[in-house]
Amino acid sequence: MATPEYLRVTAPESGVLTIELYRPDSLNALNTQMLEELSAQLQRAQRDDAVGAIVLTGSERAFAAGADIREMAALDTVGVLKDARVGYWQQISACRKPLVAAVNGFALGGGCELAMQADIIIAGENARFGQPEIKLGIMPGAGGTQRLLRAVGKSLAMQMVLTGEPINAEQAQAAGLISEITPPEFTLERAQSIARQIAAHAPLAVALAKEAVLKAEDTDLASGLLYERKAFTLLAATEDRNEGINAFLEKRQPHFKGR
Ligand code: CO8
Repeated sequence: MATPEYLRVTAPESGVLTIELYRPDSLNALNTQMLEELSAQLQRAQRDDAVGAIVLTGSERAFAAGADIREMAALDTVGVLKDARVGYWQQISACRKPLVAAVNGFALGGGCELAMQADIIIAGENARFGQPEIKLGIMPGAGGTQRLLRAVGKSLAMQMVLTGEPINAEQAQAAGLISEITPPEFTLERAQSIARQIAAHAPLAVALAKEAVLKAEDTDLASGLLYERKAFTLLAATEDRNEGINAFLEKRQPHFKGR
C-alpha cells in the first residue's frame, strides 16, 4: 500500500493503531484523497490481527474543519451524486474494530461527522464541535442530522444544524457527544490508553459488543435485546470465553487468541 499523503500512521503498539489526519495547511479539511487513504487504512487494520483498536486524531488546532470546501465548490448535483467520498465514508462507517477519536480544536461539518463515526470520543478542553454547513447554504450530508440527533437529542442537534454555531467540549460532554475532556496535550495519550485497554480484551467479544451497542441506535428495545442475547450466546462457543473465565477462576491474567 502506498504511503498516505494526508495521514500519519503509527505502527500498531500494544494492539493500538494510531492514525493522524495530516493536512496542516487547511485545518485537516477532508478531501477525497484523505478519505480514500483513511478508508484503506481502516480496511487494512481490520485484516490485521495485531490491531485491536484504532485511535483517530488530528492536530492540536483541528481534528478536521470539514469537507474540503474548495473541492466541494467544483461539484454540481451530478458531481455530488457521483462523489467517490460517499463510498469511502461508508467503508469508514463499516469499520468493525473499535475506533476512538482524540479530538482537539475544530471538529466541524464533515469533521464532526467523522468524529461521530468513532465509538468513543475523547476531547481536549479546546475542542469545538459544530455543523456549520447551513452558513454555506447547504446542510450536513454525512451523518450530522442523524448521528448528532442520536448523540445529543433533538433540541441541541436542531440548534447546531440550524444556527451553524459550534459547541465547546463542556457542552459536548454534558450532551453525551463525548465521554471525557482532557487538557489538549493529553487527549491523544488518554485515547490511546483507552484503546489499549480495549485491545487487551478478547477480540471477538469486543467486535460483537461493539456491534450490539451500535444496534441499539437503530432498533427497538425488544429486537435489540434479542440481538444482544444471540451475540452473547455466540460467544459461549469461543476459546477466549473459556480462557477469560478460567483465568478469573485461576486468579491469573487471560491470554486471548481471538478464537
Ligand atoms: N475546506 C477547505 N479549506 C479549509 C477548510 C475547509 N473546510 N477549513 C479551513 N480551511 C483552510 C482555510 O481556507 C485556510 O486556508 P488558506 O490559509 O489557504 O486561506 C486555512 O484552512 C486556515 O483556515 P482559516 O484561516 O479560516 O483559520 P481560522 O482560524 O481563521 O478559522 C475556522 C478557522 C473557523 C475553522 C474556519 O477555517 C472555517 O470556518 N472553516 C470552514 C468550516 C466549515 O464550514 N466546515 C464545513 C464544510 S462543509 C462539510 O463539511 C460538508 C460535509 C459533507 C461530508 C461529505 C463526505 C462524504
